[in-house]
Amino acid sequence: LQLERGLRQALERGEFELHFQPIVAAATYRLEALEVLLRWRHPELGLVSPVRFIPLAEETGLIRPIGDWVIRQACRQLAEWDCLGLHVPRLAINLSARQFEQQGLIMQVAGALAEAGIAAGRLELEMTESMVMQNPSEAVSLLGELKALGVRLSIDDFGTGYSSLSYLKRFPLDTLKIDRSFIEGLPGDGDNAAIAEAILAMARKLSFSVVAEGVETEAQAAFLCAKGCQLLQGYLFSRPLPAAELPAFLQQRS
Ligand code: G
Ligand code: G
Ligand code: MN
Ligand code: NA
Repeated sequence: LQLERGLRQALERGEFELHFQPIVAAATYRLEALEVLLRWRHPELGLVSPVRFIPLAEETGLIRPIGDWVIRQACRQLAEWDCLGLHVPRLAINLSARQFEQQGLIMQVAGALAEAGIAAGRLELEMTESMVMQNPSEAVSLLGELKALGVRLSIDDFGTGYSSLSYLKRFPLDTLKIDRSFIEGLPGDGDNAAIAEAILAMARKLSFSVVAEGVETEAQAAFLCAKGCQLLQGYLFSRPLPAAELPAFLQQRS
């Protein structure tokens, strides 16, 4: 209850901040995108994980204004980096189930892009399998509208939900993000190696691009690259960074 009261006031008190985790090209380690990760700096509790407050925000409906803030703030941040001459190709934003169902998501995204003067193709929206599989026929039309705006669409935590690649192909998706539970222990873990290879082989046939999540070692990165995974994300490259640390990250890699 204390958390809920705090969450109601967090927006107006400016307690939210965005962190950004690099997604890099497997072949060159060059920056391809940043995943936007919301953080709540609670005055007494310190940094509260989204794992704790996103479900609460969904239950209370607060996810709508919070999600709106995330999308707007992310677009503003990207415009600011553009002004500073920092090269950030794309941002990937997580959507929650409630946001996905809500009326007006299209207008929200379009408004944030227009306000910041950001091209739609520089925004990617991440959703989970369960979000699109809940009501596939509605999802097809909503995703179609988002796609018509020009944003990119990806499936997060891929492999943990229930959906087949052939079914997903009916949705206008660009990217699959292989859940980090399947990246763990690569290349030694035979089961995970088989799963990762199978996802990569099918994704290639169906023309999805693939991001491997939770890459922590060079051995994992080398294996994934050899198997045709184009994009990698994980602590090997960087943990999620506050905006102020991005210039140093970019400098150190150019
Ligand atoms: O880095 P991390 O501990 O923040 O992420 C934990 C979980 O919270 C992840 O599943 C991530 O997708 C989710 N998450 C992080 N930021 C956001 C956000 O802005 N919106 C939503 N809906 N989920 C987020
Ligand atoms: O569900 P989603 O993929 O959006 O969640 C991203 C979460 O994964 C965040 O909590 C982020 O901090 C975490 N994360 C990112 N890279 C790594 C990694 O290499 N290892 C581990 N264990 N967690 C990671
Ligand atoms: Mn994600
Ligand atoms: Na994920």
